[in-house]
Amino acid sequence: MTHLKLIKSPVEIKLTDFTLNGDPILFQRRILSEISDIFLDHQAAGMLPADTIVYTVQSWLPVPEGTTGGLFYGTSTVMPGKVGNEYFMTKGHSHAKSDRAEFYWGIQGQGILMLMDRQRNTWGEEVFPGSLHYIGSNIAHRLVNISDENLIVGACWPSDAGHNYEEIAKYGFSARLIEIDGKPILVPDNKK
Ligand code: PAN
Ligand code: ZN
Repeated sequence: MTHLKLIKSPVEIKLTDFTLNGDPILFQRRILSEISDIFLDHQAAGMLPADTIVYTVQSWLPVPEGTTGGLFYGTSTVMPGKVGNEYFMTKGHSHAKSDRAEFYWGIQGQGILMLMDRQRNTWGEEVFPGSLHYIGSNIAHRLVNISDENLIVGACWPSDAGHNYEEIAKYGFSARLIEIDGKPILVPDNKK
C-alpha cells in the first residue's frame, strides 16, 4: 500500500556513466559475429575479433511487452569503431506496430541517427549531447557512432511498439554511412 507514502522509483540513471541501476533492467550485448551481416565489407568484418562488442542496450520495461498505453526506457551505447570504412552501428528496425513513434536523445559522443521512411528515403540527424530526436511513425531507425568515444543515447518508446528487424535485415537502409576523406557521408545502397 503506497497511499501517502513518499517512495523512490525502482530504477535510477547513474549520472557518472549513464548506466541504469535497479530492478528489473534488461541488458543486451551485440557482438560483431552476431551482426556482421549488417556491414557492407564482410572481409573487413572477418578480420576483427568475433567477440568485439558493437553495442549494448540497457532497458527498463516497467510493464509487459505488448501492453497498450505503457512506455519503455532504454540507454543504447554504440562503441567506437569501423568495419572497413563503415562506422559501428545498430541493426536498425522499424516498429512492429508501424505507427508507434519514439524519442531519442544524445547523452555522450557524436553520432548520426539514420532514418528511413516507407518510400525508402534515407536521411540522418546529428546526435550529440543534448540533441533530441522525434522518430515518427513508419520510420525505420539506426544509430551510428562517428566519434572515437562511446555514443550513448537515451530512448523512450511505447510498450506495444515491438520491433521489426526482418525488413532491414533483408533490404537494409537505402544508404550506408561511410567515412570518406575523414567525413561521414550517406552513400546510396539500395537492395530493393
Ligand atoms: C532502441 C533500440 C536500440 C538497439 O532501444 O532498440 O538502440 O537498436 P536495435 O534494436 O536496432 O538493435 C529502440 O529504438 N527501441 O525501439
Ligand atoms: Zn525503436
